[in-house]
Amino acid sequence: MSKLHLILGDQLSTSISSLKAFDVQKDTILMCEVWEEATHVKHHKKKIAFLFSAMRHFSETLQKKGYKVHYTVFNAKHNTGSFTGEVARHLQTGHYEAVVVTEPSEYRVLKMVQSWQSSFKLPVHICPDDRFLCNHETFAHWAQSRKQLRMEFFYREMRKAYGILMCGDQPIGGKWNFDSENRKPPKEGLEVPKPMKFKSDDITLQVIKLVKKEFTDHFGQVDHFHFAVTRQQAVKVLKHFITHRLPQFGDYQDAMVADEPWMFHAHIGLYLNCGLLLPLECIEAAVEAYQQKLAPLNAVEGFIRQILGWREFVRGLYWLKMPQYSKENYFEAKHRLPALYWNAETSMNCLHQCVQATQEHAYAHHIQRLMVLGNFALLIGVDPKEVNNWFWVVYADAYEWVELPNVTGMALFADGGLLASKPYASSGSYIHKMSNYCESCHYKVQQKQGERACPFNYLYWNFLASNRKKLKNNPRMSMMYGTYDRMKPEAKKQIQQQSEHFIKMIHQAT
Ligand code: DLZ
Ligand code: SF4
Repeated sequence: MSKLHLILGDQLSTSISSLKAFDVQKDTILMCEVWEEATHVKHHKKKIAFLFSAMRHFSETLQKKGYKVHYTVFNAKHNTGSFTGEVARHLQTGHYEAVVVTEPSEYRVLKMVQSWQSSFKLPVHICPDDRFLCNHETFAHWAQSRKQLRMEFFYREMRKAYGILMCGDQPIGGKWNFDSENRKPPKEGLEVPKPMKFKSDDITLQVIKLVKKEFTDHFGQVDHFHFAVTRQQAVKVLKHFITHRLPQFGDYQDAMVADEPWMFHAHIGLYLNCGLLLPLECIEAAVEAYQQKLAPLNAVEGFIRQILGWREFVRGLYWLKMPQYSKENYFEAKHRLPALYWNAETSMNCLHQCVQATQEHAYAHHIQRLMVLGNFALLIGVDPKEVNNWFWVVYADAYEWVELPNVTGMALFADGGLLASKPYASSGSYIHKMSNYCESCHYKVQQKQGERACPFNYLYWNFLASNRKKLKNNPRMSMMYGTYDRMKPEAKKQIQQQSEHFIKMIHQAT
């Protein structure tokens, strides 16, 4: 009797836990491209091409190791279109004693897998996903008895537990966090290294053709595909980042430059989240660069915090709070997502730039996502479900476990402050300080009111005024409410009227 080992699209690691007890003589691996996963949310074309190509290459890697792999391509004649259907179909083709799978990263899929034991009438072994550095029990134990969950404190525990950037029990450099050094605006003539690009091989070309044919109504462009699709290529991207970008990553972490989507960021989220790279190897590569004096501490610590701190923290929070977390809507926001998020058609240059980069690359960096795209959706009161759906669809690195806490908790404050200590709402001045977007915008960032005033300016105050009941007791908001209260009644009225008019117009265009 043999076992059927199912490997999902974000489990492309040869060290995956479901393969630990794999018997090369008897067992079979199943991988499948299925309609249900590609359309549960209608993923970006480039994301589907990336994942299908990475899956096909991973299947080749396993076969080269001598493993028996059943791989269902998307347009195979008998493809049933779902994980459940494909497992059922393959169980009929052999004498299997059990199904083995590493715990799916998404709540919906975990529930699906958990139902198989009774529907297929055979044992289904769900192995913990030990690629993550904090398991569910450890996170739940840490979170227990805390009213608010703050990444910073969790991160310190993780630094200690893994001995990363530590000197005894103290952080190297005397501080846990060097973010105050990581807020440089882009300077004139800043030279950004070119990203690593890979030529598409036959597998990728075939997949691109498939995506163009089958997913015509999905968002984004698949042309100019250059992502890594194998582990070897992903490792090259990591090394390229460590050598060429990490030294300035910290300084310009929050900076945004028109027509420069990549900046000094790593662009490894998509590889980490599908398993081509592992978190600890990325952390260790950065530590080594610090030890070799190739990158400064502010950059190395900032990068490591994203992986050892933030990534593990949002994953822990997701599993702690699902399924309720997907329903959170603290501000009772009800609006639809404006069409500009899909077509980039807007005179607001910051939004135009960020959506356009997203269409083209299935990528935008953290500050573009948070302080432009998320901030705007927060200020105009878009329903968190719509915003979550968009972020999940459009980014190649997005899976629900990572997208939902980042959007609901961080960008929209829709969990009422479980994850963030205050809403990341801001006027145009932040975007102006950290980018060059405003220079070529139709709107005037210095103008507070009037036809050409930057919409972020009045929408910000309007957001504070409309949500006063829910925010007034937040100590981190009191200074802003103090400023608002000192405004003249006519100014307040104008803010309200112009905001209501703007919100009405933008939703009419949807
Ligand atoms: C995101 C995605 C897409 C677009 N397509 C597939 C697929 O065809 N087959 C597959 O195994 N995985 C795919 N994925 C990733 C899955 O949605 C992801 O592995 C699960 O949601 C994890 O629970
Ligand atoms: Fe964005 Fe306002 Fe600047 Fe225009 S002026 S780019 S809308 S922040």
